[in-house]
Amino acid sequence: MTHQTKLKIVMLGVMMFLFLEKPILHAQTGDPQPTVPKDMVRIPAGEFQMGSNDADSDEKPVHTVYVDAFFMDTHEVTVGQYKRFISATGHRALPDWVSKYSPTDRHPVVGISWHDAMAYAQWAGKRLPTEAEWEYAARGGLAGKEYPWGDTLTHDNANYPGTGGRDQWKYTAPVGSFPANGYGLYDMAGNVWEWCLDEYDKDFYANSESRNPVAGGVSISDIIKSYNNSSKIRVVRGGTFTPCASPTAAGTIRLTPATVMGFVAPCPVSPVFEFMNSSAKRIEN
Ligand SMILES: [Ca+2]
Ligand SMILES: [Ca+2]
Repeated sequence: MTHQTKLKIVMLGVMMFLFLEKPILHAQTGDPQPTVPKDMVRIPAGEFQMGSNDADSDEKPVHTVYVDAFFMDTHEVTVGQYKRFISATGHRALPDWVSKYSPTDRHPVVGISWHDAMAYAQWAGKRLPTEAEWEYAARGGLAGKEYPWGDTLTHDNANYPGTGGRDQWKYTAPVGSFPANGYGLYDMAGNVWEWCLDEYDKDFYANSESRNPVAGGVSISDIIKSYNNSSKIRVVRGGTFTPCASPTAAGTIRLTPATVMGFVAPCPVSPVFEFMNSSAKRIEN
């Protein structure tokens, strides 16, 4: 065998090793890396500090929570997406006043109850995020920050009460009008409130499971199975454009699941209060 032939064989071996190495290592991780659905991002599994010690009593103590990887919609469900759901299923129409606050198909849908949000998510082959998943996603990989981008709230970062900078909106802004957070998610702070899957439990933060916690002592599948009959209070996250709505990463309010409009004391000035869902889909391992 000539020196040149030997060299060719060695080079072929090296190339085959490089070709094979990646799939072998990939398989060893046990992570199938499923295809990310359109308009969603993969939120990696991990641990974070949930809650805030400066917040209301039901948002503390700060505690360590681990969540599995999951997919999350990059933006709030739009009026256009929700209208497609209505025409496909015959689900009840949106209230007339929705068009005042969200005038185009690119604006986030508002005026939907938790029951509506659950029905939409099921139709879309998704589900609402748990409160823990929502907060983990909203923090965008940052630790101990007040907002998804850091500690200072400005109108260049989010649509919240008032206008200024990038925020020209008195009501809702078209989705994705502000920079995304570290996970590529838009409007996790402000624009419209977002329903979470689990029940409200005032002692949840003190007694939470450390892995994939779900408030209310029931499983995710049980909540989905019987959601139509549920009248349990639900968690709502992220703040909105109406007064008295600070869009912090840890801030929580609670509402009855049929709510589509309301007031939260001490904010009698809120003319209207809107919600929608951030639909997420857990990766099935
Ligand atoms: Ca605004
Ligand atoms: Ca939002």
